[in-house]
This record gives sequence, C-alpha cells and structure tokens, in this order.
Amino acid sequence: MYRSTLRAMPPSVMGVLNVTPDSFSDGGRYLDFDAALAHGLDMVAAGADIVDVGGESSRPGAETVPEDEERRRVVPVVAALAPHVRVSVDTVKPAVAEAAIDAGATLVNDVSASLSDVAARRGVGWVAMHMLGTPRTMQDAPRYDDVVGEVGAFLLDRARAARDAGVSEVWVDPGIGFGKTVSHNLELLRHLPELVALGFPVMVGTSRKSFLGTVAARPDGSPTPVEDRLPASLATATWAMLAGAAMVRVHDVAPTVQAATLVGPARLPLVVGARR
Ligand code: HH2
Repeated sequence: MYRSTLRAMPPSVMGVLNVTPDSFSDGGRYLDFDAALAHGLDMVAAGADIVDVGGESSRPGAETVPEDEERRRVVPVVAALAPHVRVSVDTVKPAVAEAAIDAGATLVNDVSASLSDVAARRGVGWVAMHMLGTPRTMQDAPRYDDVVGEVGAFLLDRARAARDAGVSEVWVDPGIGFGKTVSHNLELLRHLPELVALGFPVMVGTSRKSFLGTVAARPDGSPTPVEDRLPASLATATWAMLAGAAMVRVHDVAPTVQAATLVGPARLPLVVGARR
C-alpha cells in the first residue's frame, strides 16, 4: 500500500551571490551592480528558491569589510532582486542585516550565529551557522574532541534560544569549511542525519569548497582547482539532501535544482507493494 499522500517536497536550493572582490570562487565577478543583478536573475531562471546576497567574504584569512562598504554593496542588489525571489543576506553585522531587511531580505544568513535578536525583532528567518573562531583564524589547526557532538550541541543551543526569543524560522548549518579540517568536514557530512534529528531544518554549503579539491583530487594527486569542483559539489549537495538537509547553498544552481528534483521523491517513505 502507498504509505503517504504527502507530495514529496524537494529540498530548497539557495544560490550564492557574492558582491565582493575577494570571494574564494567568484571574487570580483559580481562586484558591479549590473553583473550582480544579472547573475541573480540567471539563478532565479535556473530555479533558485532563495538568492543569498553577501558583501563580505568569509573565506579563510579574509579581512573584515567596513560596515558602510558592505551595506553599499548588498543593499541595491537585495532591493533589485527582492521583487523576483526570496532574498537572504549573508552578513555578521547587525546594521547590514537591518538595511538588507529594509530593502526586502527575509532571511538572515549568519555565519557567526549571533544575529538572532535582529531576526526576532524584524520578523524574518535566521540561519545559525557553526564556525570555530573567525574567518581570519579559523583554519589555524582547528581541534575538536567530537566534532559532530560539539557542532550539534552549539547549533541546538543557539537555535532553541532564537526560537524562544520569537524567531519563527530557524535554520541550522554545520558550517562546512569554517574551522574544520578535511576529516572534520567529512565527519559532519557522514553524520548529517544526527544534525537533522535535532529538529531544526538543516542547511548545508559544500559548494566548490577546498576540502573537495583535496578529497576529489586529480588523478596525479594534485588538488582539483576551484573551477573544476562542480561534480564534487553536486555529489556532496546530493548526499546532504538525501541525508535530510532541507536546503543547500550552491554556486551552480541549475544542476543542483535537477538533483533536488530527483531527491524529493527519493526521500518519500518507501512505497511497499504499490507498483503499477
Ligand atoms: N559558506 C560560505 C559563505 N556563507 N553561509 C552558510 N550558511 N553556510 C555556508 O557553508 C557558507 C555561508 C562561503 O562560501 P562563499 O560565499 O562562496 O565564499 P566567500 O565567503 O569567500 O564569499
């Protein structure tokens, strides 16, 4: 018998729009307003559910951007995209989050997991991501006794506090690459169902990240360069979605939307004895 009348909801795909000169994979390509808007609209046409606009790189070693400059980068792009698609703002600065919300953003993607009060006050969603330290220092020999347990406990604590403070849409994200070695990242992906079991929707971002270059190295053993990491990005996004992630954050929207469309039905409870 068919066990569920629920339609399978495919996981959501968040497209990355970095309005920065120095992001690790696309720095400088969308710093100009017209280029940013065109790329955002391309991602919408490719099926992105959300476009994540960021004005400060969080790559390892990145320096912070002055608040005015970050606001100047993101606000016009948020305002231009908001009539077309749900927009999130990728920032750790309360004032930038506020300005982006004024311009139409309805989700704060917060790699510092510290802006829940802004989300509560403004009635928008919030993503709490785990990071060890700051982008400047996070890859200096990160250490955990139990990476899955520690990341999970941190996220649960922040997510519950945000929910109790009135944030109605709370996401958690293990922060792949943020203060993690290659094995930490793989461990977190392997145990993603444990994070899903925490009870908050999980978002995952592996797209083009450097651990993929190491794990899926070239046949000669050298790291796969960032522009050739789509297959590994897609494989890990698909794995994350099958493991229960409700959203993946990616640079390559069209292929990920195809994968998400396939994963939706695959996540339905198994159909037993109902073949037609
Ligand atoms: N990764 C990056 C930035 N923001 N937000 C969440 N929630 N999860 C992530 O994994 C995540 C994130 C890094 O990717 P990118 O934006 O492409 O690079 P940069 O930080 O250099 O701009």
